[in-house]
Amino acid sequence: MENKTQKLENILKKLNIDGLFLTDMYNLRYFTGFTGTTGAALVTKEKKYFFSDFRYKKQATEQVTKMGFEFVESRTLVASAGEFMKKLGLKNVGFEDNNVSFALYQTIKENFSSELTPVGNELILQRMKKSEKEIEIIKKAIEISDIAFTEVLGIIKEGVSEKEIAAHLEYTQRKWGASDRSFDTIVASGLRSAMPHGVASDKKIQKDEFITMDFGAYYDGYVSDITRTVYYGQNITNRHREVYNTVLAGQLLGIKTIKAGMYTDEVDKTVRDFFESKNLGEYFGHGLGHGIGLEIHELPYLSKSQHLELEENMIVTVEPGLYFDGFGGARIEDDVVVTKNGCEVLNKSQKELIVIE
Ligand SMILES: [Mn+2]
Repeated sequence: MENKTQKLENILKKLNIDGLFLTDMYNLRYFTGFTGTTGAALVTKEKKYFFSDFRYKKQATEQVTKMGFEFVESRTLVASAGEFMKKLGLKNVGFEDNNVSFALYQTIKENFSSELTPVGNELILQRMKKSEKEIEIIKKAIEISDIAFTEVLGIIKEGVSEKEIAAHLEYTQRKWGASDRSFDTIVASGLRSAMPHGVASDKKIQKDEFITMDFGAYYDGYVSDITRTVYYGQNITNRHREVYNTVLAGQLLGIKTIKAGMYTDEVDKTVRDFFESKNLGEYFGHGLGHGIGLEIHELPYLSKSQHLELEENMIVTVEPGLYFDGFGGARIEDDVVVTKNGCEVLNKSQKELIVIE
């Protein structure tokens, strides 16, 4: 708790503001402990308030008190926060410009007499380095996804639809304790595997094609994110093996490159250069990876457009892929935790090509 209080105080200081107004559910969960969906928080150096309605009174009081917040029951959260700001004489209050809708912004403008400062990435930057407890929870989410991958291999055969495969992955994750899937399950087979984000369709699995499965679990508020590509059929071509093994080599190179002190764009570039050296750069059209935590995509991004230093206990995905229109594609994704001298790969699922005959 002290740690998070300190993080909030650092933001107040850095932005030279005397209050912070939070409404984003992930930031609320992280900084106030509240796991519901309707709430708002006002943070000052002296006191911290959490606003929610009567439905959440008992739950919220228990959760936010532990984090040093006082529960205030209200049905008009923004108006109530505005009254507190006035009472406390706050001059300049930060708000979550990345997460506030235009409608909410207008309500804020109407109800706050303080000046408004956009906080930009300041809050989410504080969520990048995971605590030991967060790492344990994410490891559990990943373990659940690994089990689902192993189990789904048993149902893959001709005539099974991508949606059935997705349903099996999602059901297995729930069976093993996940509260939900962490994003729309991607199952892309055959020519569809050339689509990096091919959400599961009615297409049925046919002989001799790649099947890319990209999925994850929500567990205790945190996510996992894994991708595996398998081959179904007996007549695998050299080109399929080559594409797969090149993606795998790129993925292993990415993992080898990651360590505390490296920059996000450097890691992306190392893998991108590798594919370019094989004249395949144009087929790797997305970033190498992204942070995971309370959200499925969060800072830091391993991409050429982000220059952030990796630090110990950040958790990022490493997920290169190669996609060829009219042929298909492959992607392999693990979640890794950054360490002082490297990184620890958290997924245990096999990465050498699995051929299901
Ligand atoms: Mn991902």
